Amino acid sequence: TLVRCCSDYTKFRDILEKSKNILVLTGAGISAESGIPIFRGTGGWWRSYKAENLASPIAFEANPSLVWEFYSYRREVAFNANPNKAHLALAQYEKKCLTENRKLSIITQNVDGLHLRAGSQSVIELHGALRKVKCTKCKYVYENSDHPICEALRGRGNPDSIQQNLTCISVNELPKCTKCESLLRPDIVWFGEQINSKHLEDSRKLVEECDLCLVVGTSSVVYPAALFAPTAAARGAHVAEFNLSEDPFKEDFTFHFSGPCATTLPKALG
Ligand code: BJW
Ligand code: ZN
Repeated sequence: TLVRCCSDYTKFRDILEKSKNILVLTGAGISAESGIPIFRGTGGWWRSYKAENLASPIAFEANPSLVWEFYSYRREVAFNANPNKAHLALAQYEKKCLTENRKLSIITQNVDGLHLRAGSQSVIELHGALRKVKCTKCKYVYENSDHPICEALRGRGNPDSIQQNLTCISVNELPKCTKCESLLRPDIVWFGEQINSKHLEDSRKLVEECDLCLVVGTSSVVYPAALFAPTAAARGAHVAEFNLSEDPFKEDFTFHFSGPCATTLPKALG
């Protein structure tokens, strides 16, 4: 592929320092170096399932036990992970911006909570959060970071133990709402589900306002998030992509920095 995007860190820093409204869109790649597997590619499997086939309302309805095992495992991995140098560099740069009357906001597709734990303040968790649960009946949303979240899930969720597929946990032993005792689900936006409308509205505003957009560690295939950077670029905002991949997602992005973002992002923001 013909690469037109610039990968000059000095030029990037020049534009960065002049930008008043910085938007950062992040995906699974920013947490890869914290030990959290990405979705697409070989890491995106749990037992014999692709994550996409478990992260859906149809899968949950058919087998809530299996989907809760998957999320119990994902919660354990995320709760034990730590923010890496890429998360920390963004949190630090936001603080610098605040002292200079500039703004940096993050829209993350990640559900691991690592941006908040790194100290970032302006964060939209577009696809929800592993530490939150939502009642399937009364829709009450609240935080619960217990592991395991209920006794029946103790020792369950191991990605390698395919035998466990055979024994389902009954619905009355799965996590229950503290308000109405009905079945809980993870507060995650699954395929085919709507993004929280306030989150979507706030995100669109950030896309409209930004003068610089950083796209970090996302394959940009999941909508609506995949449209944010191209929309900003079409308005004339600079877009800088940070990805392991050598190839830019879009050639009208201004910058492309290939490599692991825990290295490239601190270098760009430092
Ligand atoms: C590194 C690195 C390192 C690695 N350093 N880089 C329009 C057109 C077509 C389809 C649709 C459309 N509108 C809606 C759809 C359907 C669907 C969709 O987009 N499908 C596509 C797959 C085609 N979208 C939806 O369903 C959305 N809902 C919606 O639009 O509602 C409206 C509606 C409702 C009903 C009917 C019609 C419309 C909701 C999408 C929610 C997605 N949620 C998931 C799963 C749950 C999360 C969970 O359980 O954890 O969220 S999908 C999954 O993908 C997850 C991620 O947040 C998301 C994005 O993935 P991401 O972050 O990009 O990860 P990867 O793995 O794909 O990429 C990692 C990247 O990092 C790679 O590029 C690597 O190179 C890189 N990398 N290591 C730097 N160290
Ligand atoms: Zn309830």
